[in-house]
Amino acid sequence: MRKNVDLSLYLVTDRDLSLGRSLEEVVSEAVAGGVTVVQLREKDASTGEFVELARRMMDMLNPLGVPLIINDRVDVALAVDADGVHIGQSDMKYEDARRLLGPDKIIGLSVESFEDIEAANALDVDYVGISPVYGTPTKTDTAEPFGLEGLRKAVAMSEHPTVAIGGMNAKTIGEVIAAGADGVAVVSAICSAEDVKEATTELKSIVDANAKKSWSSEVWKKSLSIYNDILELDFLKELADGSLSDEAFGRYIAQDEIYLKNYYHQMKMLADLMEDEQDKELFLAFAQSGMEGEKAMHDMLIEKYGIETEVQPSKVTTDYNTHICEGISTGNPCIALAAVLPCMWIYNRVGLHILEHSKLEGNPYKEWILEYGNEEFTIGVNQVLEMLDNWASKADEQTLKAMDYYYLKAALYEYAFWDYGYNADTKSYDYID
Ligand code: TZP
Ligand code: MG
Repeated sequence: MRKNVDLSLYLVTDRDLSLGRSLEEVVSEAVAGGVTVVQLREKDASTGEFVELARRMMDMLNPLGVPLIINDRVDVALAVDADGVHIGQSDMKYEDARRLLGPDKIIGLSVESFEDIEAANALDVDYVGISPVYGTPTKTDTAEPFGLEGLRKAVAMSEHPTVAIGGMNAKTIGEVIAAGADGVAVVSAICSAEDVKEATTELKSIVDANAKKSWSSEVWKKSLSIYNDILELDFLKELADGSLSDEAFGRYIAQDEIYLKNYYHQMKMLADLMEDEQDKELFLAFAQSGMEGEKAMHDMLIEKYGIETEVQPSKVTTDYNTHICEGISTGNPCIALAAVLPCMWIYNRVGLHILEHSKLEGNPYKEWILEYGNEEFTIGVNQVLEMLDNWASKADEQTLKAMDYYYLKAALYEYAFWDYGYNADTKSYDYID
């Protein structure tokens, strides 16, 4: 799984523009300067040369954790097990590339118009390249440049992460990132720099300085390894392919029933901490519709599987509940919401992940997946995130630290909660402490 890729400073190689230096030299200096992704773009190499070069790049980049994307050539990417491909509007169709590469590889697509962006929204591409933002001598056969205003609109329209390409250099990238692009793709400003490492370091510092840092995007990065471990849990893998046993599912639902009984009460206590009436209303409406949806889904599945719900709370359930209550009893709405956030946010992202990667047809747990991966729930979770980011932007250091603590610990409880469904009391869950 290599999906949560940092697109912020994306190098696209060009041997002709590399001032006679080897590609290895340019790429290794660029990575030392802070490039986060490398795309190998070879327009004139033979297939044999391309594969050899790609293999050498993989040998260099893979140990450094920097993804290698191959321009155009799915066959070359497959031959060297690269991290992904980047395709343009007239290259192989996205669906064919995805079928050949499988669900876990990164696929980026160039979009050259607003129509292209709309069409890309219907595909599960991993990012789109907004091409070109400015005219550039590096590639002259491009579509009409988007310009900064066009980029702003493109970013707002796109449901996928966006990378701006064309004329990206130390003068332009600050406002491009500030306009909302997730990253900039650079050719000449890196490949043709006298000192590649120094030029890259400068670009990276401009990107970082202009990136909007929200509390949620930062904490998500901090919890990424927990999230990735959650996706690897047997419980969720088997739920996604429908092979999970009734017994494990029933055990999980019975505990979730206990959790849910406390949930709405806790949401109301949390809402009482909110000062702004509009925030309070939005949150209560979201909590209520979430709870009703979950309750209906639970009732239906409890009946369908004859699940026994008169059970004792597990230690994980009790401790998780205590953790949330502690967060609420700080009296600080930022901290309280950070503690309950994983049970919405992680559920939603897990639901979306399963929806994207698995077939629902014939899956006995379809209702569960649809409950958390549906659009209404996604919009609600995003509104809550926006609200919390807004509060967090005014919070003091101590509060921010506590928010991280309560969020990350609750994220671990989410892991343990599913783990318990699968393994019950055969395991120890003290990895949380
Ligand atoms: N696709 C659209 S513009 C471009 C590509 C490959 C070249 C960008 O080069 P530079 O030198 O970063 O402007
Ligand atoms: Mg192409």
